[in-house]
Amino acid sequence: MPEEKPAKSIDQATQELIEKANKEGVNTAFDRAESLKPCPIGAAGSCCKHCGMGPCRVPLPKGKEETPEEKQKRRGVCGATAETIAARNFIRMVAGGASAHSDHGRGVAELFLAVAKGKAPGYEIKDEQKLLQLALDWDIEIGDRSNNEIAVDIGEKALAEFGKQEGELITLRKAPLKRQELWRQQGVAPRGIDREIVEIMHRTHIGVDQDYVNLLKQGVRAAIGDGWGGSMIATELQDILFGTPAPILGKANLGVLKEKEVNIIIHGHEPLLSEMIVAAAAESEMLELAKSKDAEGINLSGMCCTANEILMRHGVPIAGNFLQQELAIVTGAVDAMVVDVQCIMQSIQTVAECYHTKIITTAAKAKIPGATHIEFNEHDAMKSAREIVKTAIENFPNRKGNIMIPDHQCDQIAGFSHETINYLLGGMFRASYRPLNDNIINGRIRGVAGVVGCNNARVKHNEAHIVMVKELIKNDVLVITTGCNAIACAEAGLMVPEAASKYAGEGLAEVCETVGIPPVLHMGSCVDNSRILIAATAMVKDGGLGDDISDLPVAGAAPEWMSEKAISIGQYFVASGVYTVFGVTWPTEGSKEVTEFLFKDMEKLYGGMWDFQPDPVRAAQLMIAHIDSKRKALGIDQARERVLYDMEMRRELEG
Ligand code: SF4
Ligand code: MSK
Repeated sequence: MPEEKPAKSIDQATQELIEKANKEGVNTAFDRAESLKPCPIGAAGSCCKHCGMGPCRVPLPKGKEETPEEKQKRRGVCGATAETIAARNFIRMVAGGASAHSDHGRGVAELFLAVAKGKAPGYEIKDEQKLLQLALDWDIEIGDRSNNEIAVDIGEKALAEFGKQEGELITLRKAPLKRQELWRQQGVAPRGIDREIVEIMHRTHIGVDQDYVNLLKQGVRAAIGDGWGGSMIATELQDILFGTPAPILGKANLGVLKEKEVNIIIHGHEPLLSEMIVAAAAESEMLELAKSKDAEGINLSGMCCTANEILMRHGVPIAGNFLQQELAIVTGAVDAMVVDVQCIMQSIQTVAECYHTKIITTAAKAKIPGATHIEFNEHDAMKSAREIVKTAIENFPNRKGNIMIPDHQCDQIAGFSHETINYLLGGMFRASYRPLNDNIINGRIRGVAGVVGCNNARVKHNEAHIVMVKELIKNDVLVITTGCNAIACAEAGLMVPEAASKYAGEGLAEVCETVGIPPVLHMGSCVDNSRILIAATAMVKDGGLGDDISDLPVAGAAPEWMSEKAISIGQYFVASGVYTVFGVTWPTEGSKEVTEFLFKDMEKLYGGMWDFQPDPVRAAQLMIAHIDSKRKALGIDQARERVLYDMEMRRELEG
């Protein structure tokens, strides 16, 4: 009997489709991860290819302590040390991630301005309250000006933040005052979003910055420009344009596909076009066309962060997260996969060629050879949206018959924006985080963890996400989530209120049941990690938990990270004062000094630090230990002991 291979996912739908792909000879990321082993030198950050004299590989010697003489010689041709090389590689990852988020933010700002000027028909300002709030935050005159006049000023100001050369980002004002001051003292308050990214590229060029501490400092500056700048602008303006998310019921997993309907999956990160596709797919003309092709309707679903965006605002179901994108096509039932930017595997086109699926690229900056390109034009977005929906419908009759949609999907409640949490906890007229802070102070909730990030084909799909989150909520830690972790949690049934009594500790379950929320709160897409920063700031402002984010009993994690964006997110979490632990692999392992700096010295500078632990239970325990140390420093550790003691006593009495 051949030995049975271990499952590559904890998710049943995923397993069934991996099996189908294997049977049909379709190559996926799961196969490639097996045949293509990562280079250990590159993975440790010890390979430099920044000039034509390299690549230079400077790995740590294995199995023995290095002598100072040996260490002296461990350099690239240009003389760059292993520390310089590891730090340069690390901050280039920050630059890659920050630029992806920030370019997304810029795209939103451009559309926003076009809408304000009446040059983007079909779009409108949906959240007037947030528009006015942002105007107040940014010192923009309100008076008796129209929404559009105010929005023009906001759009222009937002766009200017990207190319600003001096001063500091206007959005830093959202941070606690003490944090802003600390950034100024450390010299890491970003001047302009683009400037800090460009400066990383300059400093990491051959022969420029050769001091790893100085290099890492610039990584902090650019990452703050992402989280508190580009990403925050994306989130704020998207909310004003498309509506601030509020709790909404949705579904998740590949079982959301429908055999008898035209299936369109929207995949990527930007909600600009997908908002229009949602509208176009509901038009009677399109439904008629679908019926004329013998389809019973049009079924939209999402993948990755575009999915999170349209779920949060329209309840559109989620088909899956990063590692499920090829498998969706393997169902044989996807008539079109529409992609914008980021986290789109080039191989979806190859997989699509084995079935009938049309891959439709929509961004001028993200094309795939072989795919159909229907470019998104913000000045006539509905036209592109209709063309896309029509293309999908016309492809429905081309299905090849080898269809298998796994019968697995879960309910989920999404839409926990900062504003929603505020209202839910404090009520419409007294919106506040007071009840959350009070429940942390009285110990029912031990602390809050932001668990975010990708899937990584090097580890079992979704396993680390779910094991970590379950361990946290079992220990009364409220989890807030975005990105592919959010999708994993939804697929595992953790995002319904009933999950509280099933998986959460008694204290957390009691709070969730009283408020009617799940123990894991879906805050959105990758750029919406900025919502986590705002929520943390709101906790600080509400009082009782210190006067900076670094005082809060909170922690962050990305247990299955893979993208450069995750590194940028981690770096701005740390720079904001949050203990942040990553799984899978650590990209500076080739330099003890650089790793030591990130894991220890950063705490002295910013109050937050990185950590690495691939075992998700241990990683969760590290987060809990950090949360407990913050509780102790705040003097609220006793309260929790009392709550637990009371529960114990209650159990005894009940017994
Ligand atoms: Fe090698 Fe230096 Fe060139 Fe990097 S920059 S490839 S370390 S010579
Ligand atoms: S989609 S960046 S795989 S979270 Fe935002 Fe998922 Fe990571 Fe992409």
